[in-house]
This record gives sequence, C-alpha cells and structure tokens, in this order.
Amino acid sequence: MDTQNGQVPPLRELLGAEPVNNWGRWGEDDELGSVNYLGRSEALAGVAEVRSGESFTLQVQMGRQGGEGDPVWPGRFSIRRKNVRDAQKWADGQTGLDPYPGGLQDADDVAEIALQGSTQYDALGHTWYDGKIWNGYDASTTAGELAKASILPIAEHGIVGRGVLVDMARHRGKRFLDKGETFTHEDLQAAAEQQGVELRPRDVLVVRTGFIGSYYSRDAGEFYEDFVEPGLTYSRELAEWFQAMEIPNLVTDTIANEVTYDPRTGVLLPLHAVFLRNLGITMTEIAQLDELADACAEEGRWSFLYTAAPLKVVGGTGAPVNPIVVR
Ligand code: UVW
Repeated sequence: MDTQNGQVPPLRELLGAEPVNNWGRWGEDDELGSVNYLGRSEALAGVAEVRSGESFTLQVQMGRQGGEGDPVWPGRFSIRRKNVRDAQKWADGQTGLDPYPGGLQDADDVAEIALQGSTQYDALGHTWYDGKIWNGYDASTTAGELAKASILPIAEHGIVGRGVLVDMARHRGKRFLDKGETFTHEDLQAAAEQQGVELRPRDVLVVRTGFIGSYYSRDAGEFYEDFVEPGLTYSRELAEWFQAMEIPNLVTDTIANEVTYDPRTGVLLPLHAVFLRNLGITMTEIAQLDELADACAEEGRWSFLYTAAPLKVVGGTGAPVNPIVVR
C-alpha cells in the first residue's frame, strides 16, 4: 500500500478538491440523484429486452436456517425473527390469544432487522465526508433519521430500466473472485465486449463477482477473515465514466459494492463517497446473481428488464429489497 508516511489520506485528498460531482444537476431540493435518469423511455428500454418471460429474484434469503447466518457487513446482524402467535401458542392458551369468532387461528411474527443486513438499497445520505451528504445537504440532517436523501424518495420512485449483467468472475475464468481482487471500468467494458453485450447510457449496471454466492459453500470464519471483498477500485477516470454513462444504480453480489480498501491508499470504501455522496448513484448490495448469470451465459444474452422496489422506510439509511429481473 503506497500511503504517504503510512498515513491513510482523507477522502478529500484522494478524490480531489473538485471531485466528479452531480450536485445541483436536478435542483437544490433533489434527493433522488441519478435515479432521476430512469423515466418512461428507460422503463421501455428494459421491457424491450424481454424475450422469454423468465424471471429471477435477486435477494438472498433472510434468516436462513441451519447456516451461519446471512452474509452481512462485519458488526451487523442477520434478521432476528420470532413468532408471537402460532399453533403451539394457541394450544398453550397464551394470554392475549383470544379465539376469533368462527375459530380462525393464525401465526404472526415480529423481527428486528438491520436495514442494511440483507440485499438492500443504500440511501444517498448513507455515507459522506467533510460534513456534506448528497447534493450538499449538511450531514447533521442524518441525526436521528435521514431528513434528507433517505431511502424514501428512491423507494417511492422505484427502479425500472434496462439492466446489463457483467460477469467479472466468468470473464476471469473463476467461480468467484479472490478477496481483495480488483477491477476497473475498463475491465467492465472489456468483459461486456467479450460477452457481446452493449453497455448503454442509463443502464442499471449489475456486476457479478461470485463472492456472495461463495458465502454459502465456504466456512463463515474464512469468509470474514481479514475482511476484504473483491470489487471496483477508485480512479478519477472511473468516476467520470460512471457520470458520463449516467448510470443510475450499481448492483453487485458483494456486501459493499467495491473493493473494501482502496489498494493504493488504504482508504475504506471510497466509491461509497463517489457514488452516493458525489454522483447520487444508489448502490444495491448483497444481490444473489449466480442463477441469473447461468441463464444469461447459457443463451449468451446479458440484458434484461430490471425492477426493484426497496421498502418505503421513512428516514431510512437503506432498505431491504428483492429485485426482480425479467428476461
Ligand atoms: C457500509 O456502510 C460500511 O457498507 P454498506 O454500504 O455495505 O452498508
């Protein structure tokens, strides 16, 4: 790691005094960012990709039984779900379970969830630096709940468009990328070219590393050890490419959408600052892309209708989602 005096530079230094930026592009009140790019013609461009009607859901299971828990960013927890009504509780005569007229019985449950603890959309106000979030709102607006740039405007809008899957793992002849393995926007373009798919402006960019899929076949201790995911790395050219391509949404099968530490400087998650704060690109993490990738590879067809509706959590920093792709 080439850090000056072993120091990790601040994001301001890494991204520059004048970072690639979309602030103000949709007005000073904007909270949607690059999702503004998705309108009727983008939805129709997605619909135009549908051939067979085959559909895929991209969320990982929440609260998987018999495993080590769901894959989450270290420190977060998997859903904690419990029944408050069920056949056993009816049989036990639990207080509060008064019989319904007619004898109908039911099961009911409650859950504590990390809103970023499953496949999820990140709100634009989820991460920041230098005291400013997306569009220049003050970071103090995040106190208690996100008063600005929460997940709500994105959830109210929804995501519908042409999606393209770029399979970096297949491109590199691997089942899944290694910990800390990096790639650039140029690698994405080369992989797309090899797949024979055109990346068009305003596409929802879906990138497969195989990493989340690998969680289910490896030891959880080994998966989390020295936690460094594979993914995109920051360069100014990459930020400019995402801006020029008007990418509204990046979807990956990793927990945090990018290589965990910038390999050159050691900065943690610099693309969270570039995409969410500066460009207003919402990020979808922990997607399960393996089945979709197999189907795309079988037919050599990598574009589709992508739809997603994160939950409408008022003030949320993100929200769980089960995106649906139709091919
Ligand atoms: C962090 O906030 C650290 O990551 P994520 O965007 O994956 O939730």
